[in-house]
Amino acid sequence: MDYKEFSSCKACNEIFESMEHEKDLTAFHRAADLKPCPFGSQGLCCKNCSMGPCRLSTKETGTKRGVCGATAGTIAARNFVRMIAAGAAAHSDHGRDIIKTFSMVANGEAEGSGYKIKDVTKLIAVAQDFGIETEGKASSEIAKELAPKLWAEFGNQEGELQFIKRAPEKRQALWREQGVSPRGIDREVVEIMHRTHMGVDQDAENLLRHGTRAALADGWGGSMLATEVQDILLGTPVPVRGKANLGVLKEDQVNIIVHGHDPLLSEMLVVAAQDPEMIAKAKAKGAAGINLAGICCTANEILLRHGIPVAGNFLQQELAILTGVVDAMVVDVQCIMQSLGDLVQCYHTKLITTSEKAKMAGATHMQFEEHDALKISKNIIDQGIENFGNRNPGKICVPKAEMDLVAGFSHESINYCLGGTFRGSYRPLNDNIMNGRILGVAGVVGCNNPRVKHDDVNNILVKELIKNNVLVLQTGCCAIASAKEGLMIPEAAALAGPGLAEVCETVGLPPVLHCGSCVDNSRLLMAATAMVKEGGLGDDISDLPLAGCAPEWMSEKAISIGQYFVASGVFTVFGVTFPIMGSEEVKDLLFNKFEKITKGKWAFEPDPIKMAHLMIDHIKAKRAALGIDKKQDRVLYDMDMRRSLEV
Ligand code: BF8
Repeated sequence: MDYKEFSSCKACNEIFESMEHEKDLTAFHRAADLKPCPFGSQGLCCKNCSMGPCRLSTKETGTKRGVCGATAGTIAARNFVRMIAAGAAAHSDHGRDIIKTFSMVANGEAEGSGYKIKDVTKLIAVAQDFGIETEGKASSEIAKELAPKLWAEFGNQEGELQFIKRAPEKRQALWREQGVSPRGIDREVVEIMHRTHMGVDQDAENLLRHGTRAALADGWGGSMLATEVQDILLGTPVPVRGKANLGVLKEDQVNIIVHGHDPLLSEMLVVAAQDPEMIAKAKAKGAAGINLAGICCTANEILLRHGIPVAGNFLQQELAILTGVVDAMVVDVQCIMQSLGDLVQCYHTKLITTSEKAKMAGATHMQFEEHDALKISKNIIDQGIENFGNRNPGKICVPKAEMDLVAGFSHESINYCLGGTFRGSYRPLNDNIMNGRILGVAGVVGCNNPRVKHDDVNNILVKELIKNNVLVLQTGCCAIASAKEGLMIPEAAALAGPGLAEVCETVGLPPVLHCGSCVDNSRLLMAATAMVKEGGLGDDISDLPLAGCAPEWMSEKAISIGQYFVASGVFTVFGVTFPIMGSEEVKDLLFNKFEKITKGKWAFEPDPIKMAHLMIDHIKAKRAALGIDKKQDRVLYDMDMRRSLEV
């Protein structure tokens, strides 16, 4: 396969051009060699017991049932909800680790760790969500009361998660009526594993309903807890400038890359990398300084809070090592390719694992302990400094491509930026949707996948959306793709339709907003809820001119996100492939019947232009239902008309 088909990213192509002699080092090359399993990719392989694995066929003459009698619908639905369980577990276990550190701070055990409560406003808001009286109390007292209540969200056996009450009232009522309002996060995930065990739940709709409940426990539970408590401890993001792509790596500096998802360690690495003592050590080794950069969602976390440069998204983790100038790559959990362990045998890069939950061959393990975070961070930076002199000059290839960006759009900062001069509010956004300058809003999220041209699907899709006046909110690796393409600078308004461009130019925002990491998809739920609560666009998320998609998804977390978007009333399109396509029954449930249950539904469309127009058509249909589809001429009011106004 021609490497030009691998990626539309300029930096990636610079690397591919230089590596003619080392062809098989990356996921791009392995994907070209390894065809996906035709049964598994359609959801038709069941390996939940040892009578199989049973592989069903979509062909007329093929096997139609597993050994136990399981149908394609049962098998595809079971596989799908197991993906939700894994995704919800990953996001939520990340949230659990953040709450562990919050509890340490709340209980006064964080002395010397570097962590403290940074956003008191958010602490108070979350405490009030949990029914804590905050009036007249010190933040330490509030935190101490809040910590056990946050823990309890995981093990709650009955009753709902507290953040459910943040959703529009109509949505809460619908979840209760449908029996999908989530209880404890752990309970919902465990129940999926039980139901999908051999011989338990065999009804595809019943399985998917429970998958919905677990996905909601992720979006409005584990992920939202992770985001909110991270904001309390590390600060709520506000707009910040940054840079993205492999060109951010510096040949004359010690380059340290953080990769993964948990921002607790990376936050302290930011502090350690700026320590004058550490910089002096780097200079003593001949480097001009210390350059910290990120990959994947950890990158998004430190970009949003500190403007730390992003070296790349998921498919660039191997390419970063191939530059030959990464002195240490520090990883924690999720989306870390096992190939890194082999790759660093051919390059000088020191690979450092830091989580008890994620160890790998070829890496050095340096266990991260929250109470000693700064000290461990300095030790890690030391490893990079020591390794600076070990580079192989013959293997250095640092691409030039990098791009400016603006990031940091938490739902609170969107409120502030779009607000009037005197008071933050979603009113101007709603008004501009109602007057038609902005057609609607799209959430474009998720991963990269070497089964499609890297970044390309995202970039074509996002450009088509903004051209049609759709404001785009992004998270995860797709956000990084758009940043690299120059879509996250205010000048990108030139690519937007005239209405969206006018709004962007007026408020100085890019047409594509970077809202954070994958757990921060909870910010998109809150932004949608704020639009409903502002008024004028219906009384539920499902009424909004809004659509979601994951054009280049690959991880189980993406499936959980998609399901909680759908369960929150959002029309959600996935690209690449969709893991239930072998079952007509499950296709009908997810693409049609679920609209009756949650007023949101799935769609699958790999072509980016078609994907954009599925979303645009949905947004237009919602506008028509709201009665805001007709162009409203601007009317200049005279005095009589003003007097007749009812206020
Ligand atoms: O959680 S977007 S490839 S890095 S899974 Fe992974 Fe996908 Fe990137 Fe972040 Ni999300």
